[in-house]
Amino acid sequence: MPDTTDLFADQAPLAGTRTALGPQAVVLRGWALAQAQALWDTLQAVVAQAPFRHMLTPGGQSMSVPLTNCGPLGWTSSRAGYRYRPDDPDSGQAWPAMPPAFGRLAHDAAQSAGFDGFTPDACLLNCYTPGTRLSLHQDRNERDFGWPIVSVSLGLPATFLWGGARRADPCLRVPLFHGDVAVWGGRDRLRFHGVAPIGAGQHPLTGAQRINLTFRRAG
Ligand code: MD3
Ligand code: FE
Repeated sequence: MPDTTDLFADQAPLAGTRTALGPQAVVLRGWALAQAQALWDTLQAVVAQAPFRHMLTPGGQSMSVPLTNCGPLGWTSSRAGYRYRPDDPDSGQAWPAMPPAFGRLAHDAAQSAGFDGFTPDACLLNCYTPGTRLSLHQDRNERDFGWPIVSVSLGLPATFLWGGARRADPCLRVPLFHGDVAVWGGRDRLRFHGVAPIGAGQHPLTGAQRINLTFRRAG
């Protein structure tokens, strides 16, 4: 049994601090901690309606990280490419509504990072288990890159890879912990980024999982 205690030992002192990653990218440490249990409970209702699933890449590979969505638009991947759609392709139904507490959290975090009036219309939920990763990419399927992206980390910690404007640019490795909220906008919005393979562990709230919520204005 790996001892996961030390994984969290460095986390508590960070809560309430900010880690600046760039001129317009910041991690608000522990911003969602007080709401984590409520977010988790709400998330169960979303997942009951629209379960996590492995989507296909345009190249036909199964993505290692299963995902789902809530809100008016959901990010999808298939042989036909990446796109936001109003309906869940598995069920044919609309994605679950954006829970008000989700939208409020994203709006308030964006405001605290200097982005006023952010009202997300898409929330993508990624479910990582130990060994899974997200390879380096840019987010460019949204209509207006002027809006920031807000991300909320729940559960197991991750090493976020923060690159530059070109794929070959070196990456900074940034630890992300349970309850951290990150905001990325402006000139940092199109940076390459990814998530290194998640380490083994157990989290008291999520078990052997890291759930990441990303909020976007996609349409
Ligand atoms: C930096 N998800 O879903 S969220 C994604 O932890 C994605 O699940 C990661 O990248 C995750 O597309 C990272 C943080 C994030 C999201 C979008 C960004 C960082 C970003 C866009 C530009 C720069
Ligand atoms: Fe991304």
